[in-house]
Amino acid sequence: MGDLSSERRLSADAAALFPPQDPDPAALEAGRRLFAREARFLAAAAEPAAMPPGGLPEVAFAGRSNVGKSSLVNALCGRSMLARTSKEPGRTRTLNFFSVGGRLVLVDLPGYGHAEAAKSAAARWNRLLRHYLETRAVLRRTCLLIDARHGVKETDRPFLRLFDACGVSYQIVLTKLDKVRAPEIEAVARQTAAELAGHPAAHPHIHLTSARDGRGLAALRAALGSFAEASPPCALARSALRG
Ligand SMILES: Nc1nc2c(ncn2[C@@H]2O[C@H](COP(=O)(O)OP(=O)(O)OP(=O)(O)O)[C@@H](O)[C@H]2O)c(=O)[nH]1
Ligand SMILES: [Mg+2]
Repeated sequence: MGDLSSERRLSADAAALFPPQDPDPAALEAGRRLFAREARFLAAAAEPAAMPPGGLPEVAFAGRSNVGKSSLVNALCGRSMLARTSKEPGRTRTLNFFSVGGRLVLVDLPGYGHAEAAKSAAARWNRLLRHYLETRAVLRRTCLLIDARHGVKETDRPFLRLFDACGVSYQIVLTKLDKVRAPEIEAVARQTAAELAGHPAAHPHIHLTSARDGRGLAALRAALGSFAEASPPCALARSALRG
């Protein structure tokens, strides 16, 4: 889809906010190949004891309810129904683990800031989320999703602070770009970049995405692909190594 060319349509000002614009072609190709592999559901955990043992490197998707976490997991993997999505906030109630080609695990997290959720349920999800973020040794990067229409909200700030406190390496991914005009994207990207200035664990590059029209997905696949377990040597290379 439009992907990188759409990102180029942003003005020069916006481009200055998001260096580097074009990921290395080799990284793009590696990301494409990784996410072309089979993605499959591994486990759903409603409590810490139910989390699968950490093996492969993990990338988690966090953010407010309804921001598009499950949709982004699906779009990255080129599948529409891998993770369950909904118009109603509060769809994802467990930590959902997905394997991408046996090289990388994506973790779709329950959303926070869901106004209608019962207080007890919201508190339980928050505890689970915190436990995961604070203890998961294989967690390599957390994508913190922010709706491009709204920018960083008060409910996001405790999580920004939590990521810093736990030393969780995280990166902002703006979602639903298809719903926002370019000047508004610039404004929200500026506000987000300013917000990150005081957060040492935040990666400075902000990803701009749309699960609907595919914008930014190739670049995100390339970035996340760098965390995947290296491919095992193929049979040919193995026999060459043996001489
Ligand atoms: N236009 C547009 N809509 C999107 C996009 N991504 C997600 N949505 C819609 O936003 C709604 C919420 O998407 P989900 O992926 O379920 O959101 P979530 O963050 O997983 O929500 P919770 O599981 O409740 O925390 C659904 O109606 C999606 O179709 C996008 O890129 N563009
Ligand atoms: Mg969800």
